[in-house]
Amino acid sequence: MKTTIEALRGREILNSRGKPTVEVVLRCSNGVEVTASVPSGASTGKYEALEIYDGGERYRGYGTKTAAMHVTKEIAPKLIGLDVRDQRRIDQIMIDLDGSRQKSRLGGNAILGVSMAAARAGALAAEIPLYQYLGGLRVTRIPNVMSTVISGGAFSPSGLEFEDYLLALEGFDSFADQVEAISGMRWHLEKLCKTKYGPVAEDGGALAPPLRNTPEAFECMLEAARLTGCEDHVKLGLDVAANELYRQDRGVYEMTSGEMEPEALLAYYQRLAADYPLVYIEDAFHEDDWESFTKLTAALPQLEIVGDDLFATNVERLKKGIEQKAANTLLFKVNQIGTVTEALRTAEYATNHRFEIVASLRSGETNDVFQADLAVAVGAKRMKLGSPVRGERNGKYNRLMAIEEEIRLKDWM
Ligand code: 2PG
Ligand code: MG
Repeated sequence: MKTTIEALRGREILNSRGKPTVEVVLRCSNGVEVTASVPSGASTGKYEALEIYDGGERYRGYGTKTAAMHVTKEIAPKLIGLDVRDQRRIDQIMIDLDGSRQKSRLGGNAILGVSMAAARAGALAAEIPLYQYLGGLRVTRIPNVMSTVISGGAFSPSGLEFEDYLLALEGFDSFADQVEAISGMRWHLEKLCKTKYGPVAEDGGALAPPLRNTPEAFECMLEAARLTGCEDHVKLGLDVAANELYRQDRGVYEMTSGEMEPEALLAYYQRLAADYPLVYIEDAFHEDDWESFTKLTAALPQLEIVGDDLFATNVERLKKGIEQKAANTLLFKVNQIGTVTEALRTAEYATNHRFEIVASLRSGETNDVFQADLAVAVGAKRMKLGSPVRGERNGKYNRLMAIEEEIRLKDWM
């Protein structure tokens, strides 16, 4: 039986950074109502779908009433009466209605909210879990935990140049065991930092202690792993977020130790990979430096060389990256591209070209756990979840544990 969209509206809510975002409410013809809310990045790349903000006085210009109104006034009239399971058509109608290259007219934040709400309603109409609705019956892989435990870069007072210092968990029997381990490591790390440095700043649950350099951060992280007893199952990752370090006028990266040319930065990554169990480097160079990415991928083929701002979850940019061998892993963020259909297409292209996928939350999150289901749907190898000490992050950890339990119970029955 058809389940159609009967009513659709947007509203302004707050995200985990205390900044407004869009929540969409969708009511189906069978009376079922769903909501979806939109994540938002802070260190965004220039190729992402654009969010619309109101400007003016409210919320320092970051109100989302305009974007919410676009849902209610412009998008809703075009979608009411459509089957909620017609995801591709729903997304295409919004893309056409927007008409811009980067969803700047209606707002990526308006369009994505509707797209997510439609998917959630579609799964309910199909009476299957969201991860299965989006990924099909084959999906069984729960991503490994990848957690930002130390924060550096633009949004942190730590003095570290890179944005995220990540623990990458591997070889555990279950996702639930990984949650236990990461919780222990985060706890030990905080204790270590407080003993060494006194009160420690945080960003979104990641610690921002006054460390001098990346090796010092890695030593602290490995010590926390040893204290938790899981050093054999823990590797290290970096999100360089190199856009933030790049000085275009001089063509150099501004590091705490001084300026570095791309070649010197590459050599620095090689040293770190030789000295530490480093498995993952995200956005090692700025988003237009394809050439340096290609050199790095050739130089460190055993590592996951990951494009975040580089690919912006955009299939065209991913195609270029694959052609140029500019990485081997896609960072996957649904709001970078702005519809579920397009995100799934990019993920499928990655998988078909033997790229691994690392699904990721944004630094501005909501309580919506949609991305956990989506990560399972695309068969992500890892999920970048943030530290497990904040509600908006733990919701996703908890959802992945629930999905794991559900899949295992099905296997058992
Ligand atoms: C990133 C994310 C998380 P933001 O760059 O990968 O660290 O940051 O969501 O602010 O873009
Ligand atoms: Mg990043």
